[in-house]
Amino acid sequence: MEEKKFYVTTAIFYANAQLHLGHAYELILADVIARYHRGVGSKTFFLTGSDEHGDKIIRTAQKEGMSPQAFVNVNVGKMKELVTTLGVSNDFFIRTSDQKAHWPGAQKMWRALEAAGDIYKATYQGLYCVGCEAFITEKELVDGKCQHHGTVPEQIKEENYFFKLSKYVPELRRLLESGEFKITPQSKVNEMLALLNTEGENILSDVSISRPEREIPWGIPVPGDPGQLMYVWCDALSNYISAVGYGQADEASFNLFWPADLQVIGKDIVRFHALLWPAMLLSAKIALPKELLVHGFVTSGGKKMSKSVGNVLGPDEFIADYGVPALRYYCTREVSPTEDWDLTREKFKEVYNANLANGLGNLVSRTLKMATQYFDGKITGDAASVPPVGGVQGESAAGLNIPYLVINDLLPRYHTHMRAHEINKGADIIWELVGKLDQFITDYEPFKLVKTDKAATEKVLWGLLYGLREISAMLAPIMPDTAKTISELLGATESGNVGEITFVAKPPVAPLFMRKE
Ligand code: ME8
Repeated sequence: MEEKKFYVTTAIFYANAQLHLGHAYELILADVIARYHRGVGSKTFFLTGSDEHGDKIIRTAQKEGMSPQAFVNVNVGKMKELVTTLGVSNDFFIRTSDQKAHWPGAQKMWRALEAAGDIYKATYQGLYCVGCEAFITEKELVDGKCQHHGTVPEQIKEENYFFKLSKYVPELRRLLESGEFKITPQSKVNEMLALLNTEGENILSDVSISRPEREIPWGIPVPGDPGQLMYVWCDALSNYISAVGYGQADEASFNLFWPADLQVIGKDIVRFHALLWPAMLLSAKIALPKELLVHGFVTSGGKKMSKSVGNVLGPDEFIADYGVPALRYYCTREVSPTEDWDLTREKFKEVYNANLANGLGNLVSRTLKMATQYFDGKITGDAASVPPVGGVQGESAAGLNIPYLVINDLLPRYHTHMRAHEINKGADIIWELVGKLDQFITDYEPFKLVKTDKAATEKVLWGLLYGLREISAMLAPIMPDTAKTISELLGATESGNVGEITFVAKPPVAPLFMRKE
């Protein structure tokens, strides 16, 4: 089925913390998916942004001796720099402190929840974890501390507005069980159902969605009660609809793009996205996103990255040593999107040398050098004339040829994986083709063949150039710069007869990927 539009989002990142590889990973994962869908012709909208309100931001800003707005401006500057550096192709960057782009949507959603009779005022007394930006229960503590942040939660008593989350438990259960609201991987559905079924009363009691303005004077005013500000998750989650125009005078873009086709998040915020967010949407009578993709966590040396352990890996050092394409390669091919993974400098170097410097880089150099040396780079041919892989000159033993394999086997598998967000498996197909092309060179030894049979050599090289052109196309969402470089070096034009391609190839001035010793 042909899709018409594709709306994909990342989480919005807290504007108080240092960005690390986990954030870079989420951006790259969502970008590969967005670029893939754009590439196959969907009208794509890709959103990322920053989460700028709340307790944590105010406290950190105060520590730095800055106003909250000045503080978030600095951090958002850094975020946008990372987004640009990584080659992230987002169509918009939403900021929750943006009073024009975000506040009208957040406030409209509030009023919709209110109109549904799902908001009431009450006194909250209990525990609050600043790290989670959430009220938590005794039951969730480990040794009296928050299990995520290892900090003792604060005792709080204050008047808040509450959202009737409990009202939506049966409908949430139905949506999750039926798969109507899809979560990838399935294990997260089970986790959420377990929460709904066994701990429903505790965990899914109604949730506070505002805080008194005098306590945290940094947020979106509650419509009709400016003494209260919208509590961060309620404010933050609505970014996904405000960013496409919900609450604006003209909601055409919201009507076009919503519901989101895919929301990419990390595993620590599933509950907010799989329970609170759909409940808010149900209450506001807005369609639910079609799918939530929950990715795993990056650890460093087997441990959660943390400042105190001193093992925080930033994307910068990998970019400085290996370049952005290599980082995008690693994040795409070397990890499974739905599992946790560990990153070490040793492993990075190993796969870089094996698969980029040697594998892909070497294949590109060898092929283009031969094409230039033997034919001045100019080679015309078509799929039918390419000899089979595994078939050796003069023998009849024959496998299938490269174009046949690409069209009938590799491409369909590539698309199936990419559509299922299995970008690592999609990337594997590319390197399967790299392997096939290496094999093809071993089979026919064009560097020897050229001495005896120039016409046959030309057909072999055409097959290799054809393969590289397919590699460049499949690589485009993953390593757009590398894909473009390869494509430019190939100089392919489809001309004249059906299926005929002429290459005017030139060799790379420098290796695509320098080997690291
Ligand atoms: O949670 N590995 O913001 P955030 C992989 N503002 N992903 C990681 C990670 C790691 N080590 N650490 C964090 C927030 N992430 C909220 C979201 S959405 C309406 C509000 C992921 O800056 C994390 O799971 O703490 C989340 O998806 C994203 O990075 C931003 O995390």
